[in-house]
Amino acid sequence: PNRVFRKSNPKSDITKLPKLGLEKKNFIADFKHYYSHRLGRDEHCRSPHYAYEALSLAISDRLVERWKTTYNTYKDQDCKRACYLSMEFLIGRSLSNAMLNLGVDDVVNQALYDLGLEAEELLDSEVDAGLGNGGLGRLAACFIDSCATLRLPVTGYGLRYEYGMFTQQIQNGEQVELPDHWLRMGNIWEIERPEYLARVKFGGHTQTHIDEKGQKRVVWLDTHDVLAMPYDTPVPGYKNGTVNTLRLWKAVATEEFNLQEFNAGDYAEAVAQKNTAENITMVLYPNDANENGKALRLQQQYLLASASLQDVLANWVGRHGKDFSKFAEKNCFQLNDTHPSIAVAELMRLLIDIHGLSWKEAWQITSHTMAYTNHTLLPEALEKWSVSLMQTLLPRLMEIIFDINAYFLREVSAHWPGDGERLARMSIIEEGYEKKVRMAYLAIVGSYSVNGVAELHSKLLQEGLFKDFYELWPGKFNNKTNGVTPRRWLAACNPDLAKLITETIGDAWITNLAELEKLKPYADDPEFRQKWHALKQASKQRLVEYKKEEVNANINVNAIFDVQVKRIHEYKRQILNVLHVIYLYDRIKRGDTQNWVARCVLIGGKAAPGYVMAKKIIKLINNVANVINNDPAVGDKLSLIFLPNYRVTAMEKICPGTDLSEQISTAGKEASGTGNMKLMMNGALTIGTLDGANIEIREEVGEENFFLFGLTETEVEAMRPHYDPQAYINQDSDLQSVMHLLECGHFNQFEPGIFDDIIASIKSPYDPWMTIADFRSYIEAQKRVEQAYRDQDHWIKMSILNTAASGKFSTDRTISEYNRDIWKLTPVDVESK
Ligand code: GPQ
Repeated sequence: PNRVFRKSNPKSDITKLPKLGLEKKNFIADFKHYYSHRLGRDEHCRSPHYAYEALSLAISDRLVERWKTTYNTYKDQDCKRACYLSMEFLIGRSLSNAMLNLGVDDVVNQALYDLGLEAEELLDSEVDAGLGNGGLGRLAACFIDSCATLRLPVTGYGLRYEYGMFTQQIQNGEQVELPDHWLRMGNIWEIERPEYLARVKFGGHTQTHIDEKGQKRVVWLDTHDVLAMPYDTPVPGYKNGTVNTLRLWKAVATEEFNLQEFNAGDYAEAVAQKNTAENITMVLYPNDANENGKALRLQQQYLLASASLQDVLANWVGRHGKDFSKFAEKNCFQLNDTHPSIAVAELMRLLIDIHGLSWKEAWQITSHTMAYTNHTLLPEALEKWSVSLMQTLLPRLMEIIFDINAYFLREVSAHWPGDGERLARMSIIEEGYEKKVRMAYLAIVGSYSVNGVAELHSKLLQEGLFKDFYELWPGKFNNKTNGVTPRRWLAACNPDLAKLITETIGDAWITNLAELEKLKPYADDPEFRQKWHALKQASKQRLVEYKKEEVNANINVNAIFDVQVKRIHEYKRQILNVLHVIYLYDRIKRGDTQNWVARCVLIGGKAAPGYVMAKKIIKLINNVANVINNDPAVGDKLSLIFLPNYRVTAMEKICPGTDLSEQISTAGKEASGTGNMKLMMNGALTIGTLDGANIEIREEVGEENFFLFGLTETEVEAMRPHYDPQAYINQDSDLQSVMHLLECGHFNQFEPGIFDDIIASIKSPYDPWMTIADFRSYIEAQKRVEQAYRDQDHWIKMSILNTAASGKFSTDRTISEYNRDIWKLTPVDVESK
């Protein structure tokens, strides 16, 4: 196509504009320009939102410059690229992160001060981009931050949901879900890119014919097409000039939608049909680690996979034409769980049906570009799509999956001749009343790398869930222990602590978190300890203030701030936490309060709207809180607070003020956990089971600085067949008192029976989470917590040592390992260009 700007005209060279300044005066000028000329506001405006927008536009301008340079540098160097395919990117807010990574946070804060604006109020008017459920989505967001900081050419591909994770309200102690229309006030961080529109097919049928060269070809006909519109968001690296791209797809109707109806004169009906197409990216499914099998969800997954792969292939063809011989050398795709794993079949389809490659060539490319990360062992989260649904919605993809399976089973038979059982076990197609596609198996078969997200989890994948596959291809399997980005989760969310750390050991920790170990000797320095303590107390005070409106409890900042924030799920055992709170309450009521250590237990998290038991757990927490917080005998010895609407921004406020981090899942069930890392980094001590990354946290910080309890994964599985919770209750009078308070309706006096299922579930010998088995050990560990907290000086020392030992849990380390072992990209210097 013709250029818009003639190259010969020097005036048209818009790439050579002077760079936008990073000085205070430039921000002030730009702010005023945007505020008054673009947004049309003046000093009478009552909403801080427009000041937020004006500042964001000024910041965004500076990102866009670097963004284009990054894009062109990657293009010029023709470097190998990776794509991170994820149904979720839980970004949270962008402004303060952009300021930090551009290195202009101090300058901008001064500019805001000069303008007479309250920085905090302005930043607080940004809504969270809540395009994810929990850990998996937030991990994706941390990953793209680290990729940009490590100068790696990685693009995030996801979906631009119109409605993100619901807003949680608590009414009468129960969760009420409100829609999260996060785009209502606009989104200044995204740029729509209609020039890269992709077309995605659904439905229809296939037809086979022989082409002019005598080759068998399949065409997919009579489809109902949907367009995928890309929206790009800049992803700045930390002070390095790199700005990568997060590309999110929105489903839009095709222009020629329902031509027939249109021509028959039913214009309104035809236009109304647009909704069917545009519904695809309307809402994020609010299920965490649980599949729900809805057709619309499969459409979302396919839209993501197809649009993203077409995007990459179009780019390739634009440069290299139809020569795909080097495609696998220059591209790879990391699948964030099985959600985008239909990409395996879609890449085959695009290469064979659209670009004319043979099956063999296409498979060579696919199986050398796809890599799969598993995030859970829970069977209820393993995605299986019914064959009949796939045949209806994606008939061509279903054919390809059958073919992939046929070739794969041939390989299995060759490896284990005559082992029919193994063949059935390993087949991508699950036989039975309703045939199903096992998406995890499709991902494993189609990938050159399969990884878990913490050492224990990866080991259990190899020994359990994916054992057969591990035996067949041991070299494919590897571990990549999760992390979190230290920019958002320490530098930005805890600026005072970050400042103290930088004053003490320099600022290299921000991009090399292992440097934090230099704090270790300062744990023995009384002056440093005193500063550390003062900051922690100030953060606790701030946390109380932040929650003041919502919470009416007696909070003592000298109490242990004991925090469990994460999705509500039985395996995460919020119930065990509540049992401990009831135990403490019972002790207060019995007058057993000698040497009492005050405690403030904070629990936050959302329940999937369809997860009845999780919703009951929220109600239980709120009811217990109500009784305890209103009992004058309790006073400020104990409080229990449910933090409504837990989300990224809430965690940023919670992290700095946490003393104790609750990581109490049944061993073997939490794949990794990442909240555990954020809290450790901010100086919290962990009480936890030997599960997920807790094991590695304990290894790093030393067992003397970690409160361990509970059965190990091996013990859990050994006990499971003869688990007898009643026997534990019979032996333990504290547990008897706790169960009695629950069972006699003490916490539900006017709501008889509402907790019966919770009680029955933990008393059942079939309780998969074996909560009662860990009760005594948990109580004893909590006593060790109190004992440690009584010696404040020692506690602070342990707090410092936790931060000092958290270096491993940076996503910079995680991403370096992904790159070293899986992607093999060369870092690209952008700034020097
Ligand atoms: N995780 Cl499968 C989610 O947040 N959602 C999911 O659907 C699945 C896993 C979590 C997992 O439970 C945590 O243990 C991990 O730390 C996290 O993924 C990131 O790997």
